[in-house]
Amino acid sequence: MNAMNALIGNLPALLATANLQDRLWFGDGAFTPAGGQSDWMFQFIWWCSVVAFLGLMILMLWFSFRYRRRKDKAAPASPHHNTILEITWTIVPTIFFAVMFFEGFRGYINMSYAPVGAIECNLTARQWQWSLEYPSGQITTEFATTTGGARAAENEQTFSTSESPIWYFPDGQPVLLRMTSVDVIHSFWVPDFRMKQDVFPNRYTSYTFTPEPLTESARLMEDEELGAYRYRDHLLFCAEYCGDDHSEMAAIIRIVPQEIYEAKLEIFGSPRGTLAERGKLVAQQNGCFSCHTVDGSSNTGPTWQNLYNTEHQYTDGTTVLADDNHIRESIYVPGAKVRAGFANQMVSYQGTISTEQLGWVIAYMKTLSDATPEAELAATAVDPDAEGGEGEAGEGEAGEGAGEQAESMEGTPSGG
Ligand code: HEC
Ligand SMILES: [Cu+2]
Repeated sequence: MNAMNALIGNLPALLATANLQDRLWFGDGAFTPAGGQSDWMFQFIWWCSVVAFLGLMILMLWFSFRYRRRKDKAAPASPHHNTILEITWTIVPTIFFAVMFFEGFRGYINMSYAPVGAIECNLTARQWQWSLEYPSGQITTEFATTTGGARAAENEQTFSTSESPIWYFPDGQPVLLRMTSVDVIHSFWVPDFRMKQDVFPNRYTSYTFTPEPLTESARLMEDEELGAYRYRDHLLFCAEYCGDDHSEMAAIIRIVPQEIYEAKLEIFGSPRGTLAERGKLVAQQNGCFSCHTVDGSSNTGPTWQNLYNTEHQYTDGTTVLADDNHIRESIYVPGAKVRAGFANQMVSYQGTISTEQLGWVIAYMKTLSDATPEAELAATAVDPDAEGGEGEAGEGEAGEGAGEQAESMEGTPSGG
């Protein structure tokens, strides 16, 4: 909804600055060769239609004036045939239709088949988040609440979405996404690439794109760890209405130089932070926050605030203590016990969240509950990869780490 409001709010400004071409279609370049082809095709068909329409209408008006009935003149006999005219109006449109067909087919093939050597990723759609897995299994650890696409940035627009993942891809390199859904039908749509593809449960579809190389006009990122680099953002939306938070189902495709892409994969591949921090990350990566809040308010699912180690009522009439076992069951077999007042709307994460990751998620939930015993709470602040092991000093370090990570997440750039 916010994205929509931003768009509508900016419409007058957009119309004022856009040239004629912009007003007829998306405006500037398509950022992929296949998208460029699609734009060309659109313009070709559009202008053919304009010329044909105007030609027909002008002739029609002219004929009805020129050959109108007059009192003093008898209607002349109509000619039956004009061979040259008939051949012309058959062959000329056929040529135009042939161009549309063959160019359209070529574009379709380019959109359907990935070039050799494409980066192959798995993409899972769920209510209401996209999860991307890189070829070696990495998952992004970066999420942003506000951002802009390449076009939005130029127009100083911002789109606000809840916790959108940021995915990095190198410029000029083809990407192939193998897509499936765990629940309902979604649709993968990147307006900057001009292409849209449905994503189904129980079936794979694919999407391929080759981002245009970054130019000097691309935006500059000042990264403390990786130095300064150029990047370009493209927004991904879901284009198939899929429930309550359909409009928030977005992601940011960030095109960066090859070496930055590799560095990011390196970072994504190594888990960092305390157990609780890792648990929060796993929850973000799996879209838990599109249904669960941590502030006490109910969403599609019950809040995680004070969930752990307290008793809750279930639809079968029982009251259950939410201990480790219950939470484990809730995540792997969500239908086993359905919280009173909620629908059995959660999909199982068996096979998606590993046993180790499950432990991290539970640790994170512990930090959100007042009912968590002191000793258990302290254990969630341990960083299993930190040197020096446990103890007072170790915990202190882990605490600082938490602050840094939170900062770096907020530090992701906004569209402004
Ligand atoms: C599509 C929305 C949705 C998503 C996404 C979702 N959940 Fe749920 N969750 C629910 C609903 C609805 C319930 C309540 C019904 C039930 O108990 O199955 C629930 C219940 C739970 C419960 C049990 C709460 C209780 O009091 O018994 C836990 C724990 C939980 N979810 C964890 C998770 C985790 C972890 C994730 C992410 C990996 C997640 N959920 C993703 C909708 C969702
Ligand atoms: Cu969707």
